[in-house]
Amino acid sequence: MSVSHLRSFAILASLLASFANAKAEEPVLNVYNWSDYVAKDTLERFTKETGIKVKYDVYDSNEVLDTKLMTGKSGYDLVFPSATPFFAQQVKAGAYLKLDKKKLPNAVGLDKMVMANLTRSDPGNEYGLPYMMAATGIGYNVEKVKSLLPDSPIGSWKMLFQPAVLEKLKSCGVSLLDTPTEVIPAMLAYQKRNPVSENPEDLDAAVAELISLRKYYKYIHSSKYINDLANGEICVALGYAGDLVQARARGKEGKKKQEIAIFIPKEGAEVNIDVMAIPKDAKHPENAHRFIDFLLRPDVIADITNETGYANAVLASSKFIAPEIKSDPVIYPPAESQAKLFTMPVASKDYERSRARAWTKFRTAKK
Ligand code: SPD
Repeated sequence: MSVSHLRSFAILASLLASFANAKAEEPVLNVYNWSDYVAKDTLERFTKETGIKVKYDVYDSNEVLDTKLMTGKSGYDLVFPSATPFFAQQVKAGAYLKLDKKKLPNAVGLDKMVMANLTRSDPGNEYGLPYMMAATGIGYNVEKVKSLLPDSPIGSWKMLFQPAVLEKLKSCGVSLLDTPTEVIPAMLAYQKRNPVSENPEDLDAAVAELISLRKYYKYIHSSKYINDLANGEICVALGYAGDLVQARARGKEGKKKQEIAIFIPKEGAEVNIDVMAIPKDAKHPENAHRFIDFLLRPDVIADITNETGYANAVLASSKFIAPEIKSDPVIYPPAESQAKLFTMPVASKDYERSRARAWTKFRTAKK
């Protein structure tokens, strides 16, 4: 074979290889995200721009996502775990593919402080980029609470945990999130203990008090409260700030017109960053990179913030965010409330096991 033949052969081989690569990924993307976490037209816009069809499933708890990921065969190309403790543990367990930053040009616009914060879960920011951020707070029905308990302790965890308050509000419905990583720290903050304590005594005290209050909670669920608050089915809920903002908006728009107010408890509350990450077994990592980069576009992410009530970390999105969203202290807490927010550290395996057992005891306690 002559040199020129060899050269043509090499060119043909490389053309075929790149064609095979381009063909390797079918135009499909399997996304697993929290419910109520994109704007109405986000997926449609992406498909229109790229031709990639999005199969979109939702969950409402980190625990559910974690169980799927840990089987090693989630079937998803992109997921949105919370930075701590879940994403941090999953990174350690090798659950994700390294991101290819060359394919993510919009990542340069991310807030450096948020990126620095994420290095606690993902040293070097190799496996995940920030999607949305929020504190955990309390939403309540202004009229119903006022009529049952005019001097209710608005602004405090007492609204959810003080027996005298619950005694009054039980009849209009009180709900909790279905996760120990939110409820136990909230109870510890109410008890004036360290909310991120790993001390078994603190855990016992928190769970004993929760069990004694079990009869007051209408249900424990992590997404049902949005519509139920909006419809007047419940009157107080522990929820993620953005979800509570959505409940407030739906309450205004709904036929029954419920006025919902929200606060982040003054004793301190949990805050978290949800992250975009590609599971190791993803079949469409190229498409996942394209979707992440699309979500990091200032106009795209601003629409999501405007519709969902969650803050994002793309600095240039600010000019597209509605003024009433930007100035909402529940979505963008002012410095003095920010100082009281805390994030959950990665706990020891022993503590996690005890917390999981304690949670089951509470969930199944007699009402
Ligand atoms: N509907 C979107 C819910 C997002 C919840 N993020 C979880 C934060 C955990 N602290």
